[in-house]
Amino acid sequence: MDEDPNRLVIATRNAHKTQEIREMIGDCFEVVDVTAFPDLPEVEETGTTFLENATLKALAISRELEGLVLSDDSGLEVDALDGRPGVWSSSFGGEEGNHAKNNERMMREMAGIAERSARFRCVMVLARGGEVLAHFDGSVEGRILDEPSGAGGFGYDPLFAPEGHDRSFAELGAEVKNGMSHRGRALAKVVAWLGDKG
Ligand code: ITT
Repeated sequence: MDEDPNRLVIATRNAHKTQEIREMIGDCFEVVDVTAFPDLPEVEETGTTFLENATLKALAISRELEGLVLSDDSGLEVDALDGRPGVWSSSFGGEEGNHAKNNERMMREMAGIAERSARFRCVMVLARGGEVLAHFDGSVEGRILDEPSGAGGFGYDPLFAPEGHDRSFAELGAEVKNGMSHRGRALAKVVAWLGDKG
């Protein structure tokens, strides 16, 4: 496949991540994700840190496809749960990618706990041709709400109120979320790095 300099492949099967990244930088790049390439292998996330897993995803996909590949490994760290679920955020409720079950478990574990501070973290790895070019991170502090509210976003968004707000990311909407989220902050660093490289 010929390299398209305007194409950025996101090494994810999570359509919500792709959509947020597209909303944030879709005017600079044609943003596609791995679901556009059905023959690509599944990447096993065997790492124990966001950086390890983001690196695994970026390298595996950039070995298979021409051009720039960007991965995103992210999750929610809750202080009262000693940083869990962290890198295991997507399977916290027992079933990979089941956001309803993840939120149910979060509410169960946090029931009656007064200390509700938490943060979303995101690590992005940019790779090309099986080599890491650079990595970037972003985080946003906030707290876990008692009850989920709002219909926007994905994952734990209905249970997470970012600092400075009483409402959840799911209620605040895409523009507010993207402007302050872990993913938005990591992606701003990616864009600055790419800008520096011309
Ligand atoms: P890929 O590995 O294919 O990218 P994934 O969803 O499995 O997709 P991760 O392993 O990075 O990705 O897990 C991320 C999980 O962290 C995600 O499924 C949510 O549970 C949570 N999460 C990450 N960013 C989030 C956000 O912006 N809002 C809500 N939850 C988020």
